[in-house]
Amino acid sequence: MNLSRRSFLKWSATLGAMGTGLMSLTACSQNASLTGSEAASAGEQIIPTASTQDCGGRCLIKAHVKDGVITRISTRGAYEEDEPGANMKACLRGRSYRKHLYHPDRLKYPMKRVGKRGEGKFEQISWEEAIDTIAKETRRIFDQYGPESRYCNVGTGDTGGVIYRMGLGGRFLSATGGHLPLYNSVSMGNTGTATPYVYGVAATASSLDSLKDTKLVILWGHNTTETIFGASNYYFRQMKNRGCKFICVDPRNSNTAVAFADEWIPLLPTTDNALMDAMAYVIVSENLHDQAFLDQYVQGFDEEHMPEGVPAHESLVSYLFGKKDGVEKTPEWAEAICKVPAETIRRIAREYATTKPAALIQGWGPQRHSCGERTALGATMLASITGNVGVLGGWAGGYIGLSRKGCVGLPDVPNPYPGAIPTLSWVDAIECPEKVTPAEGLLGVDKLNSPIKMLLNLAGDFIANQNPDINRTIRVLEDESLVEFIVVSDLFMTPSARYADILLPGNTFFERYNIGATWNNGDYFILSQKIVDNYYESRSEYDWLAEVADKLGAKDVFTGGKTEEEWVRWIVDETRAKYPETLSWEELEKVGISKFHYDGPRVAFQDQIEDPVNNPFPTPSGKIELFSKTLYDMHNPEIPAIPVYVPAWEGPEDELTEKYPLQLIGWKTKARDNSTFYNNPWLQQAMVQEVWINPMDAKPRNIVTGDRVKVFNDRGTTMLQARVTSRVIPGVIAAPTGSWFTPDGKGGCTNGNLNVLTTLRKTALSHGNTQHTSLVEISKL
Ligand SMILES: Nc1nc2c(c(=O)[nH]1)N[C@H]1C(S)=C(S)[C@@H](COP(=O)(O)OP(=O)(O)OC[C@H]3O[C@@H](n4cnc5c(=O)[nH]c(N)nc54)[C@H](O)[C@@H]3O)O[C@H]1N2
Ligand SMILES: Nc1nc2c(c(=O)[nH]1)N[C@H]1C(S)=C(S)[C@@H](COP(=O)(O)OP(=O)(O)OC[C@H]3O[C@@H](n4cnc5c(=O)[nH]c(N)nc54)[C@H](O)[C@@H]3O)O[C@H]1N2
Ligand code: SF4
Ligand SMILES: [Mo]
Repeated sequence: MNLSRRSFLKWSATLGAMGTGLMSLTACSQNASLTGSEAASAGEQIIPTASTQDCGGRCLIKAHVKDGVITRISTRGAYEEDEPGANMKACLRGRSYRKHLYHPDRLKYPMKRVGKRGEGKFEQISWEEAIDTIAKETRRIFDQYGPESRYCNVGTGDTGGVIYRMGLGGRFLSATGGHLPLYNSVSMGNTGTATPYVYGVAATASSLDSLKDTKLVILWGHNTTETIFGASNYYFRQMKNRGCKFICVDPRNSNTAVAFADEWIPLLPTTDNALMDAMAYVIVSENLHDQAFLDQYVQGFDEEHMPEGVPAHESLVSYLFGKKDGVEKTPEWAEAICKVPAETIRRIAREYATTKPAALIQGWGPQRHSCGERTALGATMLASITGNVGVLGGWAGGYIGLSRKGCVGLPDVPNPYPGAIPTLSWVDAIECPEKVTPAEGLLGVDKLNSPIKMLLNLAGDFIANQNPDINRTIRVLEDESLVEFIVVSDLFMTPSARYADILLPGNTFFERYNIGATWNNGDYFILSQKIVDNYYESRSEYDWLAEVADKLGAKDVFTGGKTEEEWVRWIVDETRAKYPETLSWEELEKVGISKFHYDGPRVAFQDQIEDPVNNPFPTPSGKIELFSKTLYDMHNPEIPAIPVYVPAWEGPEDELTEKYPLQLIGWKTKARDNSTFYNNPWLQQAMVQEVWINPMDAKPRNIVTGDRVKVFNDRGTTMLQARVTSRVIPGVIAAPTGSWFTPDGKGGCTNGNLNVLTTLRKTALSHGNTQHTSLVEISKL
């Protein structure tokens, strides 16, 4: 009972006044922590800190510490809710951090594999033996196969920190001779590659305080009540309170739609462009577009504003009115594809075009699809024709680059190897490196001279859980003649950890120093403090990588002469030198959070719109390229020069629907960060891994809520519980991502992991992630 007399009195008085009479002390104490009125009890210290999870948020949490043990987690209180960022009160994951830190299943010692790879048989070894083995193998593989045989896989477990494990792995490999690096974010690589064709840059987001006077927001596949995305919910709530209208376009009635939306508009996944095209059709045919804006800033809207060397009828207007293909992109045309009623399309198109300013804000779910680039560009098209680009309260589309200021990062250790592969190419780079060609996204070199022979996986579950097509991946990894050495450092025996040759116990953010950085729009950073000692023999990757580097003669290059804590202090000092308003180490230790100061909101492309002569868009034409000649010259039907609807592979028009008639999508759940926290007992109580299915799809299959079902396609089968609900559109089933892959030995997962069903096939332009696109069938078990 860590309840001070003061807060107890305050709470009993409040409750008395409310006429609720006496409540239990437990309830009082929980309420006390919620309002931040806690004070330290005898011998207890309250230390502010933040996690470094890759969660979209960054919350100030308060660790209550007694005798070296964290006894309780509380968070910012209501009385602190007076300014932006103050909404960053810990979510349910944050409130469960203790169950993560002190979980009995945490890895306690270094181990080496003793059975076959993937079998899960390990034996405890000493740190000396682990470091010795890693040093020897790192050198041997480099000598035998060269730098491109060494690869550090996706590992986002702590990328909410300025220092993060995946970065340290790459740094170590760079310091010791070089490695094959990856590019393209698994999160939003499709948007990141596509939007520069329109605006010249990937960073297209405005700061959320720019939405203060926005009258209409369309959240397009954007589920912030779960994914957080910086301070979104703080701003959205304020906007909602002052009467801003919210529309949510999502195949699911997401928690965000429930919380914010005046209207939920369900559609079939991958058909967003059809809806967008028809909205554009209505807007243009009813003369609701912003012709003056288009004339001045945009290339490709109509035939009068086309680049040289392009034949007639390639502009947006020609497309909308069927000048080339004879098909007018009417709401009725779109309804047949996306299933949104034509009348609804007309209504929201008019509303979006006539409400000024309006912000169409797209999440990353709609672009983690086989048509991801087109969907991302569709949002830029609607923003451009309505003149919502570069104006206060509008939104340009895309959703990258929100932080106006940020902490200084570690200086780079250059990688001597010039090549790079897209994030999803690593399995090919192991099994068939000859297929990883420049046409398939290989950068910097013509070909790979060696397959990947060594894998580092630090704070990642991207070997057998979060990566697509797990069944193919594990078949490749089980062949010990292919990858010769796998090092995993994690907190738990995750599905990926089972594939380690050397498995190391990592420590958590409670056991080391770091800076917790906001994704965006929080506009602050938090000192993530070392609060407790390392659990058993767990260690920070920084420390053991430094020791391995030492054995390879590269310690100074790797560490730059500093410990991890010294780097964190350096980051605080350097950030302060750049932005004097930020706090010193000593201040941060006390209050945790440091805010950046701004002159005002940032509006993406404001300079280009206000003074186009001196600030042309950094595109070939200097304009917003609604029509991109660069894309046109690629002659790739999957990437048309204007972002229009093209049926997606494994979408609702694919022939494969005859065999697998349902579209499967995943979503990021409140109960996990990707797969992190999967095994947290409190969070498992908060959410059951179940698949949503519409009554219209459930009935013919005889499925009722609670039934155990299997979802399957040619790549695998996953088994979980069904929830029959009209919160998902007919034709689509949906389940949260991140459940731990639990193989049944026959290509099946008994635990509802979706990645036995997803594909490694990449998007056409960015060679990016398509993990929300899978056709499947479902049946009762
Ligand atoms: N709680 C929590 N927060 C997280 C994470 C987490 O795991 N848990 N992960 C973090 C990470 S790493 C990332 S990258 C971000 C990801 O953030 P997002 O990629 O935006 O999250 P998703 O849940 O994949 O997708 C958002 C919404 O898009 C919808 N959607 C899916 N397909 C389509 C489509 O074709 N069209 C439309 N219109 N909508 C579609 C989904 O139903 C979902 O509601 O979230 C971050 N935040
Ligand atoms: N089907 C499907 N698959 C997806 C997605 C999807 O939408 N659908 N989303 C994709 C996206 S956007 C992303 S970002 C990836 C994320 O995929 P990953 O990068 O693999 O992220 P996590 O699943 O969170 O795995 C992180 C691991 O790090 C461990 N960890 C956490 N903190 C620490 C630490 O401090 N130290 C150490 N050593 N370990 C730690 C956790 O226990 C966990 O096992 O998943 C992708 N996979
Ligand atoms: S998991 Fe993310 S959103 Fe939740 S408390 Fe931690 S930092 Fe905040
Ligand atoms: Mo992500």
